[in-house]
Amino acid sequence: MTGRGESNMAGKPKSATGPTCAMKLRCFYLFGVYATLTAIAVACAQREGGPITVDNAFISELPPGQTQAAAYMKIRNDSKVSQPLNYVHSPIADYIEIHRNIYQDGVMQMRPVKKVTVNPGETRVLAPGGFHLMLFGVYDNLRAGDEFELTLEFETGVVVTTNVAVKPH
Ligand SMILES: [Cu+2]
Repeated sequence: MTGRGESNMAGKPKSATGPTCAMKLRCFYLFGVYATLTAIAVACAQREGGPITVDNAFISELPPGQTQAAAYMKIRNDSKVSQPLNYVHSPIADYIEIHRNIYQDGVMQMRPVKKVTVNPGETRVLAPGGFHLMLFGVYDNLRAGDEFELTLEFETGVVVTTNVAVKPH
């Protein structure tokens, strides 16, 4: 019954392969920790001096009872790759969509889009009449002079958190 196992052990001692396997696993594990820490460091570094810079983010003060707001800003891409923005969130809103204004049949309409891409070296301006971020279910009646945080997540894994100013209507 145990004859086969015993002969294997006798043929190749466990100690010859054991430590090598263990070290490989350890390296793999350490690499995982390193990669995670690097990712956290990159995410933290995004506030300033990262591949993407967000400037002049603002919304207009909401009239009483209104819970939707359009956010505008400038997004500069200093990296060497295209940066598609496809997920935006903020603690002050239920959810946020990327919108584009389209002039159709004599009427300005806004449509949700899946993403807005910022090309290498480009500054993409989100402004009235074009692309904007649409905040739904805005929690509080924000007043002019207030600020809140908004986080932009790009397909490349770059994450940028910016302050958004509330301007007078
Ligand atoms: Cu909109």
